[in-house]
Amino acid sequence: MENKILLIGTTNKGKVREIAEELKELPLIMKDLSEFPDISPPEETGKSFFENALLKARYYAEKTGFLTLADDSGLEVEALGGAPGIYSSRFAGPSATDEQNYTKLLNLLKGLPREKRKARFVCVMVCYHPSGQLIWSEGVWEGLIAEEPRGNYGFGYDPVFLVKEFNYEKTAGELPLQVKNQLSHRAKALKSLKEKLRDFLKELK
Ligand code: ITT
Repeated sequence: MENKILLIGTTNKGKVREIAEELKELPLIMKDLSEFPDISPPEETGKSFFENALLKARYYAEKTGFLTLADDSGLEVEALGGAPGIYSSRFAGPSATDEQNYTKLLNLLKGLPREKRKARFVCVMVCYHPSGQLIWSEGVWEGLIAEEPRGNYGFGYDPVFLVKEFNYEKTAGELPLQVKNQLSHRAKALKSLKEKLRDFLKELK
């Protein structure tokens, strides 16, 4: 099969690293938005992870003419009724840093015992072709919110997310890329997307 171009449609460098690593064995030439500095990101007006992932994938596919993969993801905290959810990247304000976002979260949960600190990462991925054809998938990763940040790997809320698979003793920020990529919400969404992508690539004109 001839190699097709896939644009990774995200402004988040942490996501680009994880997605490129996971898809590297597919017959694809991967591009990212650093090659398109004139395209500014769309406003995320959707009401769900799926709506926002579709909105981003369609936007970048239509702007560039390339098959595009976009991810909408976030952290749902049980004690906060599922917040910050689709607003995860702007939890502490429109241009908040990762550290400001997780510090706000830690302050809101201050004093809550372990059993009330349940959280999950959710990721919805959409792969959209400019012809209008699309496939999508979802992944979830369960954990607990730590009391203090730990670890320098990853991005976003990784330093405060205690991982179930490590008996809640390690944060996602303490997991090297290859380890996070076996467990995370994004890894799960990508694995199921990968299976659909092989057939999808064959069907595309
Ligand atoms: P794009 O929209 O350009 O993809 P973004 O960072 O704004 O970049 P989202 O709107 O999907 O992406 O917001 C996702 C936010 O959720 C992200 O900025 C983190 O705060 C959080 N998040 C998602 N996946 C994460 C992960 O694997 N580890 C830590 N935090 C994560």
